[in-house]
Amino acid sequence: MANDHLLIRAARGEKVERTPVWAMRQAGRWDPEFLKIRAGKSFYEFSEDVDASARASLCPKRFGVDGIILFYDITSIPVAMGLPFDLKPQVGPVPRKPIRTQADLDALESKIEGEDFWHILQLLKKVKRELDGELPILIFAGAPFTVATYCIGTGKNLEATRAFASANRDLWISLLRKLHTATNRFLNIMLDEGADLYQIFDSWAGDLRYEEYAMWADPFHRLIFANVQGAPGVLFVKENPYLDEMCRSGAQIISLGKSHDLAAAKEKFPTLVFQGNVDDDLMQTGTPEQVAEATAACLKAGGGHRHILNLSHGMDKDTPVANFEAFIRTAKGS
Ligand code: 1CP
Repeated sequence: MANDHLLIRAARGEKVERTPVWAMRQAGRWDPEFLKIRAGKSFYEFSEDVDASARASLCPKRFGVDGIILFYDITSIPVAMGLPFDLKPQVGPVPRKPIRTQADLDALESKIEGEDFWHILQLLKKVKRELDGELPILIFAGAPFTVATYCIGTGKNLEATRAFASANRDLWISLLRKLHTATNRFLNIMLDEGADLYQIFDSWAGDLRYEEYAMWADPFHRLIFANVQGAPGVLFVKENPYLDEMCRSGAQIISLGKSHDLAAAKEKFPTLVFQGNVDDDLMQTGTPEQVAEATAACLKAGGGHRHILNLSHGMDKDTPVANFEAFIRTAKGS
């Protein structure tokens, strides 16, 4: 049973024999095996090819990770709602027709069903069949704020997002609400189909001012963690200065950045589980010895309990395979 797996027991805060490990963006461009599978198709075509995306999801298994994150994208939800995207090299996902007006927003369907993201449901079923209980399956969604930045075409450009939000106040809030409805449905359907753990990525919300975070990010985190039931949930916000808000969002697991102190967070919030927080820049530019040392220090700070080992953000495209191997080897004490 995947529910009895190490990662899930640790996610529930139980005492475990070893700290479990996985890495955000573990299925990605740093891995030569992934690049072989990924070659030749556009990103969204690739995502809809269930066999190929199942192989991509399973790529990190050979390194000994304790969980498999399914290969799709945070923009897969707006795609399911009726907003197509293209992945532009060096830029990221770009909407074919960015949301600009109420009519654009009205054209999006918030009451999505499994058939609207059939390929992700099929992917879950296929990966589950192939794993046969050996490892748990992680699913994810972007939080409404981060996904909305892609829907309006601003992405990481916070000034452009702010300008849009202040020029289109009602439309911006309606977009966040609509994305929230669809996200809830997506996660609940996927958990009903047997996913074991879910993570919310609000990647760009850590750069918001407090008042913005309190309007655009935090209320939606609370709603998601209150309404999505059936598996433990992780909240990730890249290098978030608002750690107290995260810890009060209702998420059972909080993903920490490199600016956070893991041992101090564990002490301050004794009922929560923490994920992280090995420096991903070191992962990219350090030696395997340095990665092993940083990983050992992180395991020590985590104390072997209420801790899931991960990075501060994610695996990046030029990360050496030997560094990932050193990370996993140290985690497993081998
Ligand atoms: O051609 C490619 O393969 C492009 C790279 C890529 C990958 C590997 C994209 C486009 N999406 C994905 C899959 C993906 N995206 C996963 C599953 C794989 C895994 O984690 O192992 C996940 C969890 C995501 C989540 C995602 N997409 C986030 C949140 C996590 C984070 O990195 O902060 C965000 C912000 C995106 C948007 C996105 N999609 C793709 C790219 C290149 C980007 C980032 C663009 C940018 O930096 O502005």
